Amino acid sequence: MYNFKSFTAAVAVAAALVGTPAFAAEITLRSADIHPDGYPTVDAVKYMGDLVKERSNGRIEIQVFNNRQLGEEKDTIEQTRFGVIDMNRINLAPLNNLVPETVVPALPFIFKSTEHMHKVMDGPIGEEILAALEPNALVGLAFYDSGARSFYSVGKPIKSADDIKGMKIRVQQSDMWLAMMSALGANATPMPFGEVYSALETGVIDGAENNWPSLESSKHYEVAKHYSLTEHSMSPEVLVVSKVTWDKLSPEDQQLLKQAAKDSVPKMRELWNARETKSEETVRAAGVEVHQVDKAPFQAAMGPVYEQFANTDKLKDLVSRIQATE
Ligand code: BDP
Repeated sequence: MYNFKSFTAAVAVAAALVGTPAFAAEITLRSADIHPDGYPTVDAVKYMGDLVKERSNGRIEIQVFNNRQLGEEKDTIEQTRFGVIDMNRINLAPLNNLVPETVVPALPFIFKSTEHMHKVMDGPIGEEILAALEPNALVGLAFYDSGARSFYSVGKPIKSADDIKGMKIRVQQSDMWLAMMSALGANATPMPFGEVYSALETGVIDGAENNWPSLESSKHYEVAKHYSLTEHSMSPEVLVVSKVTWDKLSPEDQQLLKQAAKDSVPKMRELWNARETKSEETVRAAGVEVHQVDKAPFQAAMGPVYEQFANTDKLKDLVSRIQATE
């Protein structure tokens, strides 16, 4: 016979015998991401999960469903708003049509540098943009880095603003992104990230645009052999919780999640920097030609995009406060 010293030990052994964890979490939050394991966004949410588990003594757990397991971003955003998915890490672009404030940090050339972007998104402007999500059934927890996005193409390299005219370029599903391509004279083709590889391969599109880590992890560089450093947008990633899920949590647990998300940001930035360097090496080693381009004509073409999308006092104010941030 067993001689249990404590009830806890008894429970642990009983659980081991039936093959379930001794102390299953009371609250399990399912979090979506389109990226594969090892991508900085995925690992950052996992890190946040470790913090949450530790700080709640195992009561709250986050399960990350990576690699598009729960669907493409547009679909998972809807499911998150309805509470089918609890958490989601997405880019701001697929939120643009739903929440106009999210357009602002995605605007072309709005940030002067990564430091500028951090300063803005870590401060009151970032908080205001997170707060704008809530009436749309999403609670914004934190912004994550996404580097700078540049164009890549299959046949013809983009070496100047003239080269992109008439090219079919995939964009994220956002009207602002469509307008950005029109302003450059390109033909925008919105589609989910998961369809881009074959669209490049079959000639449905001539090119797309993204940061080094996404160009690398998606393997788009196997098909697109030219990468042109326009660095036209630093559209950040955002981590959100479904408002349906949020409202079921106690104020203490809400606070715990908020804090853990904030605490995962420095970790994410560390992971991002390392991955960016590694991805650039991989892409260059695979023979992709990297072109330095004059950004000025790209930037000069963006006036109409700002006019069309920074079209209310509130949005104009956000833009000018970002531009005035040192
Ligand atoms: C990546 C973002 C991801 C987007 C993707 C895209 O991390 O959230 O879905 O770009 O272009 O950089 O669709």
